[in-house]
Amino acid sequence: MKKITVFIILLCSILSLEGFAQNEKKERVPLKHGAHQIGKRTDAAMQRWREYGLGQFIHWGVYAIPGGQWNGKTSGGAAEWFRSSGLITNEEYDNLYKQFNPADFDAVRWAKQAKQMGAKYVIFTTKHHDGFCMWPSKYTDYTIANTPYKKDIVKQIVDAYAAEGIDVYLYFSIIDWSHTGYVSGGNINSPEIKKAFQAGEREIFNPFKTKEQEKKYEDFKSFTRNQLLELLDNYPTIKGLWFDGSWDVAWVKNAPWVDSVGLELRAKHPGLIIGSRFRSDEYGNRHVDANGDLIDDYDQRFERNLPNNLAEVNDNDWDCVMTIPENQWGYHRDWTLTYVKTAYDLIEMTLQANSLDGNFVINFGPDGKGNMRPEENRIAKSVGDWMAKYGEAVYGAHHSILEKQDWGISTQKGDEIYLAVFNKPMSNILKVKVPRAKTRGNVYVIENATFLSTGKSATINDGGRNKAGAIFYDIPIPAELQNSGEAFVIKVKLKEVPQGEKGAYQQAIT
Ligand code: FHN
Repeated sequence: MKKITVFIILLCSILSLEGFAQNEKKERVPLKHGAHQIGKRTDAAMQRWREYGLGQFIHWGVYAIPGGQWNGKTSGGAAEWFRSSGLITNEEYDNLYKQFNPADFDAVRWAKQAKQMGAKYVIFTTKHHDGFCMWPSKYTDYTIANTPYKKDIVKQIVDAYAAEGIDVYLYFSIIDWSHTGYVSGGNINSPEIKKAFQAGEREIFNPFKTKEQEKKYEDFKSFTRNQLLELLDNYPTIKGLWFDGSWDVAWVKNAPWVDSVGLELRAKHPGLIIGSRFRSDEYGNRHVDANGDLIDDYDQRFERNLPNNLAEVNDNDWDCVMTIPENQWGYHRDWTLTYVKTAYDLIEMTLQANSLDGNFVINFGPDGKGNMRPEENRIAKSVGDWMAKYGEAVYGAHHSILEKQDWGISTQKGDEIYLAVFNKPMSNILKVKVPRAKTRGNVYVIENATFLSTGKSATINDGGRNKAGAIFYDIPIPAELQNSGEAFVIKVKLKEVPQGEKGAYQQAIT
């Protein structure tokens, strides 16, 4: 009898706990313009994107002419924002295009450089916030066609990179200071504006001061839509569009319309890849919608900011675009203003991105004549030399089952794990911790290990075990890698074996 009572009490508490958990489940917000797909895209185009590993970004436009300096004064701000630096008048800036004649520009040279660097895709600025179009758009006069240079730069980029087997993505800024109908209305990321939006008080932040302005914004919307369709018509081989500047309240307020444009672009260009910076849901949520689902194909929030762990990326695809100096995308003549990353830094970041299932994209800002700067040339070469030896640890390689260890970063492809050693131990013996296998009673052992640079097998010594059953291996680092000054990679193959084969862990007797 006692037993039955205990059983009934237990059953009741389990049932009530379950009911409580269900009540706790957040109700989903009904959305018309939130994520249209829950979870990752699984089609071939997106699968290809996922395998890129490393990309190149290029910020190029008329801002490359002043290069952050005007009348002997230097702007500490980003060079591509020079129009709003206060050092140049709008009129002066808006006439720079009349001088744009990059005599040294050779898209083939850039594409070959990108190929040597190991980039699998390029993102090219067709139009930055200033509105200047690097293609001969028929919807504005503010284009490359009206410069002394005249020729279509976007086309040359698309063709040259495609010839090197590098996929092309077009950067497009929603912000367009050159269009009379463009209105900013404030940044939706500001907490005050966001709060009002989410409380349904969107009207408070009416960005339009007059009816006339509101009407003109409709022109801007048609203009933007026309330009996007034009880019897809002109460059049908591109793989995707990389949007920027979509944080303006006026744009966010038009979320249903923006959504319809996105769907139109996708219908026109099957497989098109668009990141989370194009549109918001109807409550002004950007990147992820009111239900926490990613808007569009990959997360674009990791600009100049790598995630630290897998939890931060929430099982979404993502990219990280990175400047070489701290915050200069376009050409700035003076790179002494901030820390300039080394090739070593960028390679480590590339591995970090791939180990957390993202792509890493290095930005270049060519000068007004069409040359990459010497520092960029050196960095591209060093990254490329490293990728030629060790790229296997990047392309198609993702998060590994090894936990993060002090010596560096690991990635995984199938049952092969790449140990990228950025912090070589003083002992010249790499201690590698291998986790317990998922199957009870089994452990992982390192079956073999190879140094990628030489193809030579590594010696694998027993490095002990810990209480939790994790096994350690000691891998001696050969003389030729001890002082090479470069990060190196060891490819190891794991094998799952019954624990018995490896011997039981012996507790210390104290
Ligand atoms: O304002 C721009 C900036 O100039 C640059 O183009 C970057 C590249 O991602 N996007 C914006 C800032 O997030």
